[in-house]
Amino acid sequence: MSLSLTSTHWGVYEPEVRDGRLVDMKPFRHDPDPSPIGASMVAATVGPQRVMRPAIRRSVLAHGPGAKPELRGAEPFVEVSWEEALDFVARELTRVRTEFGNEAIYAGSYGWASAGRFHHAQSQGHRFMNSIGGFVSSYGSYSLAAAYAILPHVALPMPQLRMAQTAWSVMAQHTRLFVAFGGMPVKNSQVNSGGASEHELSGYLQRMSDDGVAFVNVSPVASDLHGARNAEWIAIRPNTDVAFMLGLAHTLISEGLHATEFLARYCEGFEPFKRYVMGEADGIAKSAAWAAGITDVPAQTIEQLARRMAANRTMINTAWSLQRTDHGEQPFWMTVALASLLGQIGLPGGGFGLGYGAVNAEGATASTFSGPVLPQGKNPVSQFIPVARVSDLLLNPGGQYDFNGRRMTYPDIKLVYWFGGNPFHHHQDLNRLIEAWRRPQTIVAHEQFWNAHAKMADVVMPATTTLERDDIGSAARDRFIIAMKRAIDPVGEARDDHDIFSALARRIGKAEFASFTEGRSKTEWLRHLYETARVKAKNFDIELPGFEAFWSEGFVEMPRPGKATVLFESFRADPVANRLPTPSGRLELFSSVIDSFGYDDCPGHPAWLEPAEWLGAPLAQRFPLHLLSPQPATRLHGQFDNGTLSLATKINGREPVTLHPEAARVRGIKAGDVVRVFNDRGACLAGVRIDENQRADTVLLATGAWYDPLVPGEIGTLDKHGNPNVLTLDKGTSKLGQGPAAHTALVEVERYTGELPAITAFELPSFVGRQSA
Ligand SMILES: Nc1nc2c(c(=O)[nH]1)N[C@H]1C(S)=C(S)[C@@H](COP(=O)(O)OP(=O)(O)OC[C@H]3O[C@@H](n4cnc5c(=O)[nH]c(N)nc54)[C@H](O)[C@@H]3O)O[C@H]1N2
Ligand SMILES: Nc1nc2c(c(=O)[nH]1)N[C@H]1C(S)=C(S)[C@@H](COP(=O)(O)OP(=O)(O)OC[C@H]3O[C@@H](n4cnc5c(=O)[nH]c(N)nc54)[C@H](O)[C@@H]3O)O[C@H]1N2
Ligand SMILES: [Mo]
Repeated sequence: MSLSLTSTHWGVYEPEVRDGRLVDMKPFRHDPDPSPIGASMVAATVGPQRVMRPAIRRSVLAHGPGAKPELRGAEPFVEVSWEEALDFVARELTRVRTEFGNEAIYAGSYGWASAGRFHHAQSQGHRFMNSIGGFVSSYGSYSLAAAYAILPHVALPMPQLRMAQTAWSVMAQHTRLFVAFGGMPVKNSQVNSGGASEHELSGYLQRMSDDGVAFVNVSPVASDLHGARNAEWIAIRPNTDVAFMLGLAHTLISEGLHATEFLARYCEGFEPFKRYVMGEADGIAKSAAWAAGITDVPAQTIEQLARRMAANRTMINTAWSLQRTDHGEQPFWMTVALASLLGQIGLPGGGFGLGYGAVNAEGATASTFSGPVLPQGKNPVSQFIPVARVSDLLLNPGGQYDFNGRRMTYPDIKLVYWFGGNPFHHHQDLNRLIEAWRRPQTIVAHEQFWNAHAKMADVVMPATTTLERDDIGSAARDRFIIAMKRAIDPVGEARDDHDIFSALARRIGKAEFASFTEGRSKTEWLRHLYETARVKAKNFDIELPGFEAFWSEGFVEMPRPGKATVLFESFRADPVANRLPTPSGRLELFSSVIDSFGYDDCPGHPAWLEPAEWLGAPLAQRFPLHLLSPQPATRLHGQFDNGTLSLATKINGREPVTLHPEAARVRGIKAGDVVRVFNDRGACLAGVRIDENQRADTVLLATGAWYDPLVPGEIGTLDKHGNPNVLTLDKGTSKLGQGPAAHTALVEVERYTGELPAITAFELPSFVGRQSA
């Protein structure tokens, strides 16, 4: 029977449409554990926050590009016709390219966009930019920037490692002890970039709990591992995991429990690393007692855990969140070192994983075949920034900085073009970002909703959602390729990003248009991408039906690979024939390459380095609570914060902030109160939840509440709604990775006694007619 499906980053659904109206999103019948975020899309997709027509900021329309940039976010918009908006943007792109060159355009445009592979906004936008001479791009991701930098030096590049992580089916059979730093929140595995058609994590955690596998959650938050039954909780002080792991390492080495043969055969640099651990280098033994002082975990607990890890088939998992902290390279490198000491790398169910639970794909049993992808062409501009250095880029044109052994210079950006991402969701220290946002002459946004990203732009182009277009859904380590069928008509005057870029390319020139479209219609593109993927599939032993059959069937189920993956299995079998792509071909516990960079914030071996902010620092006297801003259970980042599921959790209209009962009591705060969360960088309001499942010196404020400034466009104004990024620190993880350090921030909380300002995050910006522009 033919199905009309759609695919999202949180799962596959069958949209139910009556009289042209979307009424429900029914979960895909092959998904054992579907996400409720699907149903949350129904009202919001056609809701009042949609961008209905193109719009241009008032001063820009009146006085031209670059007018009053300090009024971004503050001024009304004027709605204009598509013709006028497209003419404006095409002219502006041509002007900036002619006057300053394509190096003056920043279009890294980081963000998750939507799941369909043809209408993937970044792929479309980058392809367009490449066909008009290129753009300054971004490297890495907010998810894994520090990992991208460290892992090629010491183990395996992160994208390859992700595809090679030991499968859950293997761990279910072999693992006896599972030690998870930062837990494995099932809420996060709802999601997977490109699609999550078969949600597996809950099922495996339950099954393994039933089978008596011991789970240990080393995290400031107990609920990070509530998916496993009776998980033991070690309530570590945030950002101190490396010290904890060093304490484990010290115990293993001093008790002779380390795997000397494994270290000799498979690892480079054990000796210098050992000298550091044992204190021979700096006079400080990194013993469990030493670690206890930093981590606030008793030395005995650390020592006992080390012995258990050596005595059992042990899997160590380190959450991606740990590398989204200051010096975030260290926890991942230290994980490699710790697992090397245990010597179980390459054995089924032993060794380490990075980010089980972060997204559905990690450890999934499906094939690594990724399905169709839109080719982006080649970028003639070579300049790029590490993705999270965007405020630095705009604030310091010509400024120099270090990145992974290179000395880099920030280009001078005149035009920022963003599609499929929301910097006012994802970037740290939003007040600093607002300042940075005043620098470029022009800011263009493609958006579906009037969120802060749209409100802060000069020109807003309304984009369709997944439900308004035909597409193909697929992702590596996902089980189904989905024929995504258009379910409803475009809302308002929204257009597909592809159509917007085509129209711009046509205005810019014949060659540009030809290069962007290759003469194909959208339908022809879908067929072309699918047929190209079909050829590639053969390399993965996957036989795909022809496009017609696929489209009329509605999906293709892909076979599971014959053999489930064990990370580094072949390396273990023969480390010479299957050498790793590191300089030594082995796992590096000491890296002479990194050492040669001479970075004070990333030495030649994994090390405990004090984060810029943490509870052990003097700053904790003024700001005694560590802010954790995890991923939200009820939405994807800022996407569908206006959905029913997310809205239902708000307290007094604000994003819930979770406090420990003790932290609440000493501050005279109770559940349901509105509090002000603040530090020297900013402040926001949030609604209080009380939960004893976290350390008393932490607060949890999930990401994704739409930024809602009391005085729009003003630097330092109160956020009325609870976006943690007004509080977070905008600092690179280190000179090596320059990743975001979102989980490194101290705050204080107080009961808010003033009159509650109304939430305006979900209201439209103000519009004026052309006359008043
Ligand atoms: N404090 C803190 N901040 C964080 C993190 C954290 O842990 N703590 N985590 C970070 C991480 S890991 C990530 S990945 C980032 C995520 O940051 P983003 O990926 O930027 O967040 P999203 O809200 O998913 O933004 C996607 C935007 O694209 C729009 N969009 C969706 N589909 C389309 C489309 O087809 N066309 C167009 N034109 N637009 C579309 C949506 O409306 C939405 O505004 O956040 C980071 N920020
Ligand atoms: N529902 C939903 N799922 C998502 C997303 C979403 O927006 N919504 N976003 C997706 C994306 S883009 C990504 S990158 C992944 C991210 O996946 P993760 O990086 O794993 O996610 P986080 O929620 O940031 O962090 C997980 C937990 O780590 C703990 N933690 C934070 N700092 C520390 C620390 O210093 N030490 C220890 N031991 N623990 C710490 C926190 O308690 C937090 O709950 O999630 C993905 N999954
Ligand atoms: Mo992410």
